[in-house]
Amino acid sequence: MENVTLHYFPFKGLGEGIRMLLTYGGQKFEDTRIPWEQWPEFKPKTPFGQMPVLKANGKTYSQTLAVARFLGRKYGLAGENLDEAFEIDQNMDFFTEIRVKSSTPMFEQDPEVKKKLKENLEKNYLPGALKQLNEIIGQNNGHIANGKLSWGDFVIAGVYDALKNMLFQMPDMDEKFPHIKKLKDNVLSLPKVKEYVATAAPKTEM
Ligand SMILES: N[C@@H](CCC(=O)N[C@@H](CS)C(=O)NCC(=O)O)C(=O)O
Repeated sequence: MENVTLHYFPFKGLGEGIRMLLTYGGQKFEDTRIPWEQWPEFKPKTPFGQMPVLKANGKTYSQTLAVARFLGRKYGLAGENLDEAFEIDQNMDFFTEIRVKSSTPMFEQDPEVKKKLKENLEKNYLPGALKQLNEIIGQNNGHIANGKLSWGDFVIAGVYDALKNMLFQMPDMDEKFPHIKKLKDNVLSLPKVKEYVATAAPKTEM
């Protein structure tokens, strides 16, 4: 691809998986990190008022999973047949459900409601959902599907620190859910990704 730019905020979040996928694919790209102060001006110029947004060959690509799947297809990381592709999609939909449900307290303004939403998630949803995700990854040899590396692994690895430190606020997540941590380590130990993380990316907590 030509003239490739990834637009995202100055942290890992949903942008990091795409940055790592581009790096894995040997794709040169401009890593444009938009500070919050500039976001109101840039927001209306994005397809859905959100980032990440990838620009390449004069086209604009948005929605994290769609972009990651698109790159996964380019780089041989999208399954070898329809069934394999389905398993990645299915398990990534489950992962996305966990991520989105966990973010609901963050967007609640009323402190009392926020507290209740958080308590409910921590008591009634997260333990079971994360246990299941951990088991799925354990059964897949440290990957989200098909027992091997796919574009889904990059998305999860990229967002791992934001989940642990911001959404779940779970300092012992690595110990509690070791297979999810293993997935992250598997992606971060890929030679090109390792080099990228060590050099290009600023160190951020999420
Ligand atoms: N469905 C979108 C969600 C993207 C999203 O939630 N982006 C957040 C940052 S992680 C954002 O742009 N927030 C700023 C805003 O909504 O104004 C995707 O998967 O890419």
